[in-house]
Amino acid sequence: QAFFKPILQTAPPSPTKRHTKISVIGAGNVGMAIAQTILTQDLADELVLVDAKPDELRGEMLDLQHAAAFLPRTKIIASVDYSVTIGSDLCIVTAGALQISGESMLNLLQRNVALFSSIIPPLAKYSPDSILMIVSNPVDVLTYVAWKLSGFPSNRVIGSGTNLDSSRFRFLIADHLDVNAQDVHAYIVGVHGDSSVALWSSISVGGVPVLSFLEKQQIAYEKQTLENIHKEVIGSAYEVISLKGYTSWAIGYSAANLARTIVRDQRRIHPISVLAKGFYGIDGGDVFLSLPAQLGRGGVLGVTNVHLTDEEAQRLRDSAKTILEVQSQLGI
Ligand code: 6V0
Repeated sequence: QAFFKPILQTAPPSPTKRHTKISVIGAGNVGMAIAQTILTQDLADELVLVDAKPDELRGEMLDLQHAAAFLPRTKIIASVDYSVTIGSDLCIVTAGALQISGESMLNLLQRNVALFSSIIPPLAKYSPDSILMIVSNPVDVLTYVAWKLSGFPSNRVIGSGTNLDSSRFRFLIADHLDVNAQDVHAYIVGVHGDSSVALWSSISVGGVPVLSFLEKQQIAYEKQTLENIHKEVIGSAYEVISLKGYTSWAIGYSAANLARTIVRDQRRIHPISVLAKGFYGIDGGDVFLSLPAQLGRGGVLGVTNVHLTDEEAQRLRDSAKTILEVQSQLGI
């Protein structure tokens, strides 16, 4: 006897809704923060977790499954075997080797490249039409590595890039002006982390361009305050790591925010790591850097032609050069 008594009339077919499958590779602090944000925001019908440690992975899967009564219905599966990722619309990679004390950045990067050689090809094999989002650090170089290893067109490989730096920037400006961070528009572009570039002229609050407003109103010019805020943004990851050991919640929301734009085809503009060759005089090789890019179900749709000062554009080109030098040592 069936649990439900079937209705006699055939139910009308439900309007076709696309099945959305998101895979998160690396079920550590960052991967799990992303996974739980995806679940609470109802972004996927199927959520897959892959990690190299089977016991921890199963523990995380069960822990999330046990919250089913409080969440939108999502099938959650986990495995060390990449075949579970088959047919994913979006694959988010957070797996990364941790820096050993005294280890050089280049050495850490080489270990991460080796790790990516075992992660990216199976993802590309099982989900040849998916979008790859790289979160593991150093995110810009690893996005390039993922692009190379996947063989995907560049519009389907992105790095979470400075989406997080920009949200930290918006929070700090909002806090300073005592307004809602969602009303603050401000972009940080370039390399995620220490040498990111803040686009001062992009800052607006409720549609009011902040710098020209302050100048016109002859309010004491606050450029120094804004520069200090950018310094605070750069220091904020270090501060959180020194206090709690890792960062997780903000990157979880940041990556889920990108996932929403992609799977729901929102066509929003986010500062994310994209193939930057050809923009703002960046030439000399294939390099991924964050630029304000429009995203949709097909991946990157375009890069906005945001106004950069000569100094900002030069800083982007300098960052590109530094990244290219690092990439030339990777043998990819
Ligand atoms: P973590 O908690 O050590 O998690 C990493 C996970 O990766 C672990 O569970 C590992 O078992 C797993 N892993 C390792 N090798 C493999 C493999 N071959 N296949 C599958 N899984 C594997 O680190 P955490 O989650 O804190 O950070 C993950 C990465 O995100 C690091 O590279 C961070 O530097 C990076 N972050 C990037 C941010 C960004 O804005 N782009 C922000 C925060 C952290």
